Formats: sequence, structure tokens, C-alpha cells
Amino acid sequence: MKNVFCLVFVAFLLISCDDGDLIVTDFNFDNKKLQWCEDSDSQVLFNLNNDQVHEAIAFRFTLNNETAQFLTTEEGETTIPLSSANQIIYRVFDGEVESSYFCNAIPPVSPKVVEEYRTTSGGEVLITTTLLNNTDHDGDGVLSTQEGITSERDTDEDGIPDYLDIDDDGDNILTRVEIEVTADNSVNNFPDSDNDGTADFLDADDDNDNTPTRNEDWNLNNNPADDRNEDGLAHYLNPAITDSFEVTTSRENIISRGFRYLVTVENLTLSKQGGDGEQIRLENYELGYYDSPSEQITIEPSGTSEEGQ
Ligand SMILES: [Ca+2]
Ligand SMILES: [Ca+2]
Ligand SMILES: [Ca+2]
Ligand SMILES: [Ca+2]
Repeated sequence: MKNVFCLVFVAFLLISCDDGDLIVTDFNFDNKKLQWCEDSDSQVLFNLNNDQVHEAIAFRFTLNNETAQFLTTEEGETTIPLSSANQIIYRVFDGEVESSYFCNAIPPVSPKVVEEYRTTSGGEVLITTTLLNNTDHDGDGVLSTQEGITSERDTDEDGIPDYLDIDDDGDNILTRVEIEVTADNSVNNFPDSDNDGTADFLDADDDNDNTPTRNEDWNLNNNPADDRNEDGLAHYLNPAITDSFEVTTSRENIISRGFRYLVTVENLTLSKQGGDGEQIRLENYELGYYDSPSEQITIEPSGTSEEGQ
């Protein structure tokens, strides 16, 4: 089996020959989704391919003031110069390689490394951080562009702009619920129960009976949508019922947030280890991207945010 893999790898390199230098146009990592592991002193972003050859490419880098910003929660770009401490490593194996290969403190005995290339110095890695849910930041079903993101529109004036507010009109019925209400009339394809020209999710008095929706909360559970007599119509949508209850609390504003970390390399030079100094060179190489797990963020009405689980 080892010979088969060697032949495949040699063919891969020969195809890539150009003017004496080994310049490849790409590796065989069609899937650009990276995995990530960390230990006490280094982090590894890596990609595995077991389709035809068994190969792995990894960026192993150390934690310091500069790189500690990996997994940052702000959009932007981090540059990490390649060095002996920050290396791209490309390996071909004699058998299937699994995630545990990079995530274990001690690499497993098997599979064995057949070929290894490493960067030395020169070149740099760019990590570009972007928000994953940047078209609907609060996930309420209304696009951020429709929520006035550029002007930071704040319909209920609670300090949380609409594009981050899961209850845009502050009536304690979540926007996601208000855009699903069945109504005869609509504004920009959003339900307008009282046909007053303001969509329900932006209307603090949805039945236009002069009792604010938030005060039509008969059981005081911060959700006026509860249907008291189960006739299919909650008080807040029934203009014939104007009972008003004192409600001073609001729904917690919790949104889900995740980031994508796109990893690209500029001036990549990989040198073969234990060989005759063969090199693989690429001006630009997209290693791939890592998506952080989504986290729950609570945004307080003052506009400040707290990170939590
Ligand atoms: Ca608001
Ligand atoms: Ca919103
Ligand atoms: Ca409303
Ligand atoms: Ca009302």
C-alpha cells in the first residue's frame, strides 16, 4: 500500500513541475472547512483529505499577544508572520488520518508520515474575521437591511437598534412571532393586523384600541400573545377588549452570534523534510475557514452586551 501512495504523491508533484521549481496550483483539499484544536501553548487549524491520498495541511501557531486575538469577536484581519513558531505543515500518510491526529497531545503511532513539508520563514498568514449571521444579525426573520441597519433605527427607543432587537416595538411579542401572525392586511409583506399602515412588529398597539399591546398581558407573563378564552384571538389583537394591566418588565434580548475565520497564506514556501530540499511554492493559498460555534449574547436595553452561554 505504501508504494501506491508514494506513486500517487510523485505524480502529484510531477504535474506541478514548472521551470525547475515545484510550483503547485492547489492541494487536493476541495472541502475548505477547517478544524481547530488548541493546547496550552499552541493552536492548530487543519484540514484532512482521505479521498485518494491521505493528506493533511495544518497551521500550527503559538499564543502570544499578537495571535491571542484568534477567535476574536470583532470583524477584522489578523496577520501572523510565518516563523519557526508559526508553521504551515503538509503531510502525506500511509493510512487514514483523523482529527485526533492533531488534537491529541501525543500524535498517534499510526498512520505514519510518508512525506512532510514545512514552512521555514517568510510569508504570512492572514486570518479574516467576519460575522456569520450578518444579513439578519438578531435572527428575528427580518433582514438587517430592512431593519434600518445603516441608520441604526431604534423603533422602541430602548437603546437597542432594530437590527439587534428581537422585539423591535418593545411590546413583549417577539418580532419573529409578529411577522408570522395571520392578518388580512400587510405592509411590505409583513402583517398589519389593524391596517394602520404600520406592520405589527413595529406597532406597539397592534389592534389600535389605544391600549398598548404590552399592557394587554392579562396573565402578566411578559407575553401578551396568550389567548385568555382560547377563541383564537389574544387581547392584543382584539380591539373590543381594552383591559389594561401594568407591565413594567420586558423580554430579555438574547441573540445568537458566530464568526467565520478565513485563513489565507501569502508567499507560501513549503520545504520537504529529510529530502533534497524540494519546495512547493504558492503566492496565495486559501487554507480554508473555521466557523466558531454560535454563542448566546444578551444585549441590555442600555445598548451594552454581555457574553454568556
Ligand atoms: Ca429597540
Ligand atoms: Ca429586530
Ligand atoms: Ca406589535
Ligand atoms: Ca391594543
